[in-house]
Amino acid sequence: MKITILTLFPEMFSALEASILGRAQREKKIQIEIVDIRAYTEDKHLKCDDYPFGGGAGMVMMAQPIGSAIEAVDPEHGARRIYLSPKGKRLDQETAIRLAEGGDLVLLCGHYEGVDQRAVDLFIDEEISIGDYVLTGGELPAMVLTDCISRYVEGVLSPQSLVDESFSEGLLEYPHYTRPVEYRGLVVPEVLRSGNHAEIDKWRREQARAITAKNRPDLL
Ligand code: 4GY
Repeated sequence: MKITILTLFPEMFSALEASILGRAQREKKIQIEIVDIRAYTEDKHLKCDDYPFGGGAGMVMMAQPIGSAIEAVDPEHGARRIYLSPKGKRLDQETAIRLAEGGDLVLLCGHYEGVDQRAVDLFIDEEISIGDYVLTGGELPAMVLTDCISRYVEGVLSPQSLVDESFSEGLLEYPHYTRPVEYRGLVVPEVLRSGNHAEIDKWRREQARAITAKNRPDLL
């Protein structure tokens, strides 16, 4: 799968070279291309934003550079084109899986006060929010969405990681421990060292239920 990210701040995306997504790219499981919207402006001073009609604070990203960039990277409209914004439908695991299975993606990152609505109306298929808070731009949300989707692309994670996740059945995760057995007086629960896998599964289910009841009763 190929994910093309359109942004005025391409330097922010070096984070995607690290860790699991970095390896997935080197192993050609996913392809991520960062495209500088500024390269597509027709303005002679390379301007990509302007004052809002109707007044108000801040600047609005112009439709022309965005439209030209999208048409350059996806001329046949073969990709699903997504705009990251707090006004979008909230991202959840089900949406991430659907997008991971749905072919190539183009992600548009807004900045300042947002983008000219005509760029959204003409060029965007779907508006997605990563949560009910406002950031300074869509770059971090585009990285969040890329990370979340990539986990469901074949070969990015070990198959067992996704099996364990689906066994958690919509509950929050049970606690994890590793060596040493004792750290600053706190001891790894005996059951996890017992080798009794039926008892371990039972303990983990109870713990998952308890933490979910405490932090996210809406999930029960
Ligand atoms: N939350 N989910 C989000 C965001 C910042 C103004 C458009 C979010 O997706 N994006 O907070 N984005 C805004 C800032 C321009 C993007």
